[in-house]
Amino acid sequence: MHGWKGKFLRINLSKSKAKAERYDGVIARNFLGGRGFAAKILWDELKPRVDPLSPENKLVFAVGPLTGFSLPSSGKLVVAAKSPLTGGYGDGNVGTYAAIHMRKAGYDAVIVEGKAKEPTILLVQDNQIEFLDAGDFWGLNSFETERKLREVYGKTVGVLSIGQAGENLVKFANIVCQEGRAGGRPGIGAVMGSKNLKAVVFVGSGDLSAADPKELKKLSADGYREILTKPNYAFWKRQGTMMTVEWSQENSVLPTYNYREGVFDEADAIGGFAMEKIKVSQRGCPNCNMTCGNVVKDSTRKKSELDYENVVMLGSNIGLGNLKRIAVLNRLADEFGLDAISLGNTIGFAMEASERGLIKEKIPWGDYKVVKTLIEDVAYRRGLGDMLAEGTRFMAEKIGGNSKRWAMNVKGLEISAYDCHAAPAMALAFGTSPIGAHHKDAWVISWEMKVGRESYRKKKVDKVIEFQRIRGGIFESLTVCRLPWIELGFELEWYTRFLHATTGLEITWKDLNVVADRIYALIRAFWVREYGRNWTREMDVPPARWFEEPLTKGALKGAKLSRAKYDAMLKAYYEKRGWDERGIPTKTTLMKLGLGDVAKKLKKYVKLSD
Ligand code: PTT
Ligand code: SF4
Repeated sequence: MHGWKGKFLRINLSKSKAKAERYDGVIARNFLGGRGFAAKILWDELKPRVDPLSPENKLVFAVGPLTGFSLPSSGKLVVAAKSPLTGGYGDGNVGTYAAIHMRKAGYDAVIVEGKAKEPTILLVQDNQIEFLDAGDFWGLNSFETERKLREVYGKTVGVLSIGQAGENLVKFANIVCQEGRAGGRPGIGAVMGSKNLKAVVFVGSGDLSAADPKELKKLSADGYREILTKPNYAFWKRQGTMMTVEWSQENSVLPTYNYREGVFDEADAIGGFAMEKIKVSQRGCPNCNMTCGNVVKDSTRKKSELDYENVVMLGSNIGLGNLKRIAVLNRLADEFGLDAISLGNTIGFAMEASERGLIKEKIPWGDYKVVKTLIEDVAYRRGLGDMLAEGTRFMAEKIGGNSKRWAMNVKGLEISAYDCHAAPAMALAFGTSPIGAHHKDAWVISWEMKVGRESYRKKKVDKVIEFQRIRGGIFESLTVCRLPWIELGFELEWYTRFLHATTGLEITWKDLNVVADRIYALIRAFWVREYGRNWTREMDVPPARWFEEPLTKGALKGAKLSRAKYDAMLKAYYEKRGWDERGIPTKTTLMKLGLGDVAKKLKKYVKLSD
């Protein structure tokens, strides 16, 4: 097999055992890698309804057939598990040297099972696997952990670690690397913590075998060169994702005061141009010539790497308009290993609850000092922080008072940084994202602003599915960064050419779309198996706030979503996917996608439509 390594590494932490396993080439072709592999492994191997924080859950690190080759923006890795935050399938994507080293060590995926008796560091050095005592590391933040490990194993090895949030099982703890890359929003860091696994170090020295090395070399040189010619390249290097702040403000989609509004009075102070004034350097993921990590000096003169989502969720969404202070909060999130999106969401929710008198603590909007302490309390699960550590779905259940209507999550995962009072297609994208409300699968909002935001027409449903296929199905399974394509217009055809040179297979985009649909149906089956009779189409509907409370400020004052029209879009979405009126794939759809075995198992949990 070219391209793929054809091997998974299975780690049993309870027994300190490791085993390399060959897997079938059909799995590679049907699921590609990354998210596809993770979904397949978790569906096949997890007992239904396991406690996500128990040893029975499994943690998967997976990459795709392009990873490790010198190809543009291909240094990414998927981390996945059953999510403790949502109770469904959860994953995240992180740019890391671990991706490359894992492949050079010989593995397309690593499956971590069980629970170590004591805090442990897993060392994967080609085929030598060691379980190291992490006693001296437990309690350190993710930056300190990685620095210490690099001192021993070298500057260029791959390290994935958790901070205190993962250790303390915060339900939105993520996995951090390279002091500013992080992945696993739905609590994959907590799953790692529940297994007493503080860090994984990958050191790989093997070769990767490409079907056509000569062609690959040419494509690599041409691809990197092509990226440099793109008109937006220079501006991208200056601002990266931070340029989105000004765009969101102009379009009234900038989450402000717990998504009450789409504009923020101090937006200029937290935008891309403000960031440029405090920027000190730039960094990025391996194998990338777009390096979009903006490193700034924060108000304590420490370094912090800023991205759009983090700045907005820890800025306008909580009423804070000071970028240097936001940078401090952002660094804390990275050090503790807390997902910045869910963190900003839970803080915004707590601020609103405080304002309404639903909790006794005083947490004023934009109060930097209070927030800084609160973040620490979340990481250590102290006081009110302990409640925030469970996420907004839980918080709303706990404090009641109709707060569910403004608990900004879908399926338990907090919404990322786009307000949808006047963006129905983006609302549908959040509603139907396979891990809960994340923009990664179908970021249709920019397209939607161009074609007319007020419409709920079928072409919007088509666009959501088209983007979910490309981004959520294919980029997540090839584990390459989608930003060259979506931000600079690096054409999709490059990826089928890359695939041909690495695997030798003629795979068209039409074929890839089928793979994407298969992965989506499988992930949906996973959710339905977990929720059983509690699964309802309401789980694909965003929070009531966007339908019931119009914007009160900005050019779009008065705008809100129509629930009836959203429901019609959702119905059309299900029909196009071949899912029934509950949002469950029909037997015919599963069979068509080669998931007959899934249909057989799923019907034990719910009645399947034909
Ligand atoms: C991703 C989500 C995002 S998406 C951001 S900023 W973004 C936040 N980043 C966080 C962070 O940083 N620290 C932290 N403690 N929490 C964070 N939570 C948020 O997590 C990231 C880039 C970005 S920056 C984006 S859009 C793209 N995402 C990609 C993706 O998802 N898939 C893919 N194939 N390519 C992508 N390219 C871009 O990668 P999650 P990274 Mg991230 C610090 O993890 O769980 O997927 O959520 O990976 O290496 O940091 O690169 O405006
Ligand atoms: Fe990483 Fe940015 Fe490059 Fe994507 S564009 S691979 S997120 S540095």
